[in-house]
Amino acid sequence: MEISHFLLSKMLSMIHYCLCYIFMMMMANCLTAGALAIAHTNFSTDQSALLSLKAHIISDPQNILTANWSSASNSDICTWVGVTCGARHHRITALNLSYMGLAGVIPPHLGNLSFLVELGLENNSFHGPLPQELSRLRRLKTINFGNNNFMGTIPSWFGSFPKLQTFKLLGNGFSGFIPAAIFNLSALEIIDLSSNQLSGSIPREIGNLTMVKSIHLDDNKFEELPKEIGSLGQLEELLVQDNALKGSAFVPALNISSLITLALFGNNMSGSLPNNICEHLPSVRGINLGQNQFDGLIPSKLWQCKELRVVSFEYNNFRGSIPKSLGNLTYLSRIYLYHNNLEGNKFGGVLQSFRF
Ligand SMILES: *[C@@H]1O[C@H](CO)[C@@H](O)[C@H](O)[C@H]1NC(C)=O
Ligand SMILES: *[C@@H]1O[C@H](CO)[C@@H](O)[C@H](O)[C@H]1NC(C)=O
Ligand SMILES: *[C@@H]1O[C@H](CO)[C@@H](O)[C@H](O)[C@H]1NC(C)=O
Ligand SMILES: *[C@@H]1O[C@H](CO)[C@@H](O)[C@H](O)[C@H]1NC(C)=O
Ligand SMILES: *[C@@H]1O[C@H](CO)[C@@H](O)[C@H](O)[C@H]1NC(C)=O
Ligand SMILES: *[C@@H]1O[C@H](CO)[C@@H](O)[C@H](O)[C@H]1NC(C)=O
Ligand SMILES: *[C@@H]1O[C@H](CO)[C@@H](O)[C@H](O)[C@H]1NC(C)=O
Ligand SMILES: *[C@@H]1O[C@H](CO)[C@@H](O)[C@H](O)[C@H]1NC(C)=O
Ligand SMILES: CC(=O)N[C@H]1CO[C@H](CO)[C@@H](O)[C@@H]1O
Repeated sequence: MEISHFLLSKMLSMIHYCLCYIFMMMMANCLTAGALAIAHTNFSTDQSALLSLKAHIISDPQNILTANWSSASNSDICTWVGVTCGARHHRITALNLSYMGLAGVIPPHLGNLSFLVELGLENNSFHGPLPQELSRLRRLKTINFGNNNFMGTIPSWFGSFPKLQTFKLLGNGFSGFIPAAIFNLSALEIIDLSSNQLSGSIPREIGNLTMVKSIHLDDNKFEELPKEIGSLGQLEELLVQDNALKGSAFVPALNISSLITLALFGNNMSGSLPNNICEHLPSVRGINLGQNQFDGLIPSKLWQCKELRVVSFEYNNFRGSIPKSLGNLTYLSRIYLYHNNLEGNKFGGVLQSFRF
């Protein structure tokens, strides 16, 4: 009885010891794993994102990344070509691989570069789907995917970058409608979607871009401009040339004192210009309405747009005479009026375009 009690207590203490040992080992394992996880986030998340991108490059004709982006674990990614790091935290803030002739797809790992402010891939041959993980890059101010081979519809998650100022998808094969969600970008200043296959109406939500200065939508298949653009208070450039725009209400709806350039050349817009157009566009320097179906008179008060340099009204249905008062526009250097129904006079007959 005594002995068995002694044995029992001995066994219990051994079990206790074992349990403690196991517990301590588990703790130690946990601590090591924890330390590794932290080190991983600090030092190699950005590196593995870049190496993943490198692994998805199928062509690097100038051997730029092949030679420079080393997979050695002690290689400092902040010295890699195209990479800029923040001074304090040593995380990647800019990735600019523009004009390198690269071909490949964008891996989802790029969405782990959580300190990224600028992502520039301009003029390469990137293609394939854009991974939604990119929408995790909450600090982005610049996205430039211009002149690549991306296709399909523009993903609506592009609307989820609260700080985005510059958004360029020009020169790709994007098609379909613009998702209204992208006009959720409340900090946006420059949007360039030119030279794609985009179509339909431009969503009226574009009127939410209260900070926007430049809208470039040239060379697409858009059919309608919403009048909401007409009151964007910071807008300086509106370029929607070579589309399929129709309708007569858009130009009269323009009331933007900041607007400098209006280019609607090569559409099918119609209607006449309001005589008081300059009251609503006091800063305008270039008005290009060539190759449309505009009609009516050339506004006799056009001379009130004091900053005008270039007027292109050729290939329309304007009629009547050319207001002589245009001659007192101090900066006017070019005016194109040929192929209209203007009365024959110095500018309207033989010579319908001239330079001062
Ligand atoms: C990569 O290129 C940068 C300059 O662009 C250079 O400073 C760095 O040493 C290069 N690294 C390697 C491993 O070639
Ligand atoms: C990105 O690189 C290209 C080519 O080197 C350069 O022209 C462009 O200015 C750079 N973009 C930015 C935002 O620095
Ligand atoms: C980075 O992103 C990829 C894909 O989105 C994911 O599988 C990976 O675990 C992420 N984390 C790190 C630390 O690389
Ligand atoms: C719109 O922007 C807000 C703030 O930046 C964000 O929380 C929200 O998810 C965005 N909505 C869409 C549809 O992208
Ligand atoms: C546009 O602004 C209106 C009014 O502020 C808001 O209700 C709507 O959600 C916004 N739309 C987008 C796409 O941001
Ligand atoms: C044009 O805009 C100004 C200020 O931006 C505003 O006061 C005025 O009422 C607007 N005019 C029209 C016709 O909408
Ligand atoms: C342009 O609009 C006119 C009507 O204003 C129409 O008759 C013509 O077919 C249209 N042309 C094109 C190319 O859409
Ligand atoms: C320009 O022409 C208009 C109309 O003839 C005239 O009322 C105006 O005073 C002229 N302005 C200047 C600065 O000569
Ligand atoms: C605008 C521009 O510089 N485009 C260039 C993009 O890259 C191709 C070669 O991949 C050049 O031919 C273009 O001139």
